[in-house]
Parts: sequence; structure tokens; C-alpha cells
Amino acid sequence: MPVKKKTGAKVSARTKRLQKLDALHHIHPFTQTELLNREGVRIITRAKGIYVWDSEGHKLIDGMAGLWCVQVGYGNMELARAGAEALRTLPYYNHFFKTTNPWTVELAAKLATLLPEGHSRVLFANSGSEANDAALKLIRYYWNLKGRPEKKIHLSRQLSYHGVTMAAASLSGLTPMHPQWDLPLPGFAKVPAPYWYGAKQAGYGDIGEDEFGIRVARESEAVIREIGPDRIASFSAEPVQGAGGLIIPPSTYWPEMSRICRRHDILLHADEVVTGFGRTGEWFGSFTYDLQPDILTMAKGLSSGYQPISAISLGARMGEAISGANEELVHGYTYSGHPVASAVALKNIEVLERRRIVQRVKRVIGPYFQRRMRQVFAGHKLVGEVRGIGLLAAIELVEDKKERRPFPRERNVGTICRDHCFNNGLVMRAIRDTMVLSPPLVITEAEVERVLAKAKLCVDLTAADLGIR
Ligand code: PXG
Repeated sequence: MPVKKKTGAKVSARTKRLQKLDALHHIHPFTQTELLNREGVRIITRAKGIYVWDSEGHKLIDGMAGLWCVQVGYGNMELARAGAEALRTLPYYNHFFKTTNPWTVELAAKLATLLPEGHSRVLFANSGSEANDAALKLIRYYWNLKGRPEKKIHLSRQLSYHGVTMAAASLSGLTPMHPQWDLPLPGFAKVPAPYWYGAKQAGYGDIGEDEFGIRVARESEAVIREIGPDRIASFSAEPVQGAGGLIIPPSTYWPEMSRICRRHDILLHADEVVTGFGRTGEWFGSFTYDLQPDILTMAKGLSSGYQPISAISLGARMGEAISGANEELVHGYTYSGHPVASAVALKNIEVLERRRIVQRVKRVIGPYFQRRMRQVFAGHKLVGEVRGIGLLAAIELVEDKKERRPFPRERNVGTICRDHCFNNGLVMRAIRDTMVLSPPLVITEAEVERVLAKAKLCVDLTAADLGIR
């Protein structure tokens, strides 16, 4: 997000200094370093509620809750105090050598009350990628314990995002994530994504949503049969695909995919890094879509992003096998279940519960947001589809609405729109030409209106740039 200088506006000496140091010493994630260094980085200096401010004093609405994670909004002093208290009392200790700390124990026990049935045991890590990496190890270990060492292939979907470690990136179905690193590793296979809006362009014709959900599941089963179900360890999936373009599965998809996993004895791994902690209107997307995962990974909303912490929960089948194994579990990070991160996550869950934030997403603000998104963008000449659930929403910008044909990639329509958003005080994520919103769960109706007014203005400005009236 480059700082766009308004005509005549001067950038402060402090900003200039930090930009220079950043350019010299800091390599950014998912960024073309040389390009960013020429433009100058934006420096975020503070945040409150749904707003962030940069070092030049520009105020932006954070329509993405950071990176889909700041559930309780910025500046929650309860979380800050909980973290400070743990820092003062026990800034570090680990869970190796038969030890633990009160916050991590309480957090594990609290999670067990919120997670899908049977998920009574958790392991901790520090990021979504690490949690997914560990999940794949645990899946391999489970099959080894069960005397089925040939079950080793990890299935996942095209356009999925599961993180960046060697294994999590291999699991990810976003193909640009692979060539720089000679990935995927062996042992990973992909099945199609239930991306209904793209079905026409993908050659499925005018297929209905429900029929498409079944088709995609059946095509996934064909891949399973081709590889051989006896060789497949697991199917990893986000209940709703986030970074791949906010793909909301047709209602027929999950029931059918769940049946297929059960039929072939494939472990279901729900990646709830985005969908966890209220984002879809339930504590976990697994409840929204009635999934019974064997293993579940969570991060982001677990601490509202205030601290780096993630967790892996095991359903009854894996939990019993792994915790009952007659040997040491040879896995764990220095910072797994860090006391400060655990204290913050625990307080975050307390705040979500006490303020009934998840219920409010389900009953009040989620439905309001979805309804108003559709009203504001209905019939817009650039908008092919508005989709979403809970406090996740996307508008897909297309060249031809009837044919659902996207703009040529080189026109960079999503990037144009995103830049208008930044320049007009709204952070919105562009995934190809799909504009995504995932605001803090504490957003109010009046704030939703502010987000939508800005989003509408920016889509209009994009249409004008493209010469579409
Ligand atoms: N699973 C899912 C579903 C995610 O969305 C990860 C795993 C990895 O988490 P960590 O904590 O290792 O980043 C994610 C992360 C984006 C964006 O631009 C999305 C993520 C991360 C960075 C950028 O949409 N999701």
C-alpha cells in the first residue's frame, strides 16, 4: 500500500526516514521489493475500533480487519491489560519437560467447550501456517499409529490458501505460490474448488448452483479413485475459501464432500484460520456448514490478531490415538502456548462471549451487512456477483456480466479499484478482480454504511477509469 501523495502535500521527515530504512533493511511478504521501495511504503502507526492511521495522519477504515483477524476491533484495552499482566507475571515459559502455565491450560479447556463435538484436545503453535504444517504431521502420525502407513497423500483444493511453510504452501492450491520454491512437495494432490460464479467460464455452461456443488464433489471423488483411496490420508479445506477469492460453497457441496471423505476413510481437516471465531456467524465455519472435522486448525481470530498464536484441535478419533500412543510425541515449538499469547487469546474469547459478538454477527450485523451489500451493488454495471456470509463479503468485477467473463488480467481492474479504496480511506482486499471485505466483528450498522459508501464510490471510480458508464 504505497503512500499516494496528494498534490502539493509533503511527506514528513519521520515518514521519509522510516521509508528509507524500510527500503534498505526490510523485505516484505508477498511484495515486489524493488517496486515498493520506489513507491515508498505506508507506515501504520495506530489503530482504534475499525480505523487505522498512517504516519501522515491519514485515517483509513480497515475493511479487512488487518488480515481477516481483528475480530474485537483495534484498541481493546481488556486484551492489552491481559497481555501486560501475563508479561509482568510470566513473560515466558514452555510446555516441554512436564510443565505448563495457567493461561494455556485455561485456553485449551475453553476451546474444548467451543469446538465441534469430540474436539477436546488441542496443541498450540504460532501461526496458521505452522498449525497446518503440524496438522499434516499429526495426520501422517495418526495413519502410522493405525498401521496404515500407505495413507500419505494430502488432498486439498484449487485456489485454497493454507499458508507458506514447505508443507502449507504445498497444500495451498493457489498456483503462484509454488514455482519460486520448487513446490509442491511430493504427496500433495488437488481437487476442484466449488467456485460456482466461475463455472460458466470454466466450461460448465449455465449450471445451477446446487448441481454444481454436487458436480465438484463427484469430480473430487474421481480424483480420489484415480489415486486410490487407500493412499489418501486427508482432505484439507477452508469451510469458506478466503484468500482464493472468497468462494462460498453451494449448499450441496459440503454434505456430499463429507460423505465422500467418510466413504473412503479420508480424514477431514478443516482449516478455520479465517472462518474461526465468529466470522461466518458461528464460532467455527464447521458449525455453519455442519462439518465433522477430524482435525481443525485455527489462528487469526483466536487472539483477534493481538498476539501470534494458533492451535490444532483433534477430534475424538485422532485425539484418542495420539494422546494414547505409547511413546513421546516428537513435536513442539519453543513458543507453543506462549503465556502472553494464551492470556490474550483467553481474554479475546471472554470478550467475544460476554459481548455476544458471535451471536450478533449471526442475527444482526451479518444479515444487515449482507443485505446492504446486495442493495448497494445490485445492477451495478461492473459487478457480476455479490456473495458472502456473516461478515465476509465479496463483489466480483467482470467485463461481461451475462457471460460472467472477467476482464483481461493485464487491465488490473482489482488493483485499480483497491488503489481508489486506499486513496479514499478504505482498506479493501483485491483478489484478482474480486473485491473482498472482512471487517472487525464489532462493526456497527452506521460503520457498515460508511464502508459501503466508500466501496461504492471506488467501484464507480473504477468504472469511470475503464470508460464504462
Ligand atoms: N489458512 C488460511 C485459511 C489462511 O487464510 C493461513 C492458513 C496461514 O496463516 P499464517 O498465520 O501463517 O499467515 C491463512 C492466512 C490475504 C492473506 O492477503 C491471507 C492470509 C495471510 C496473508 C494474507 O488474503 N491468510
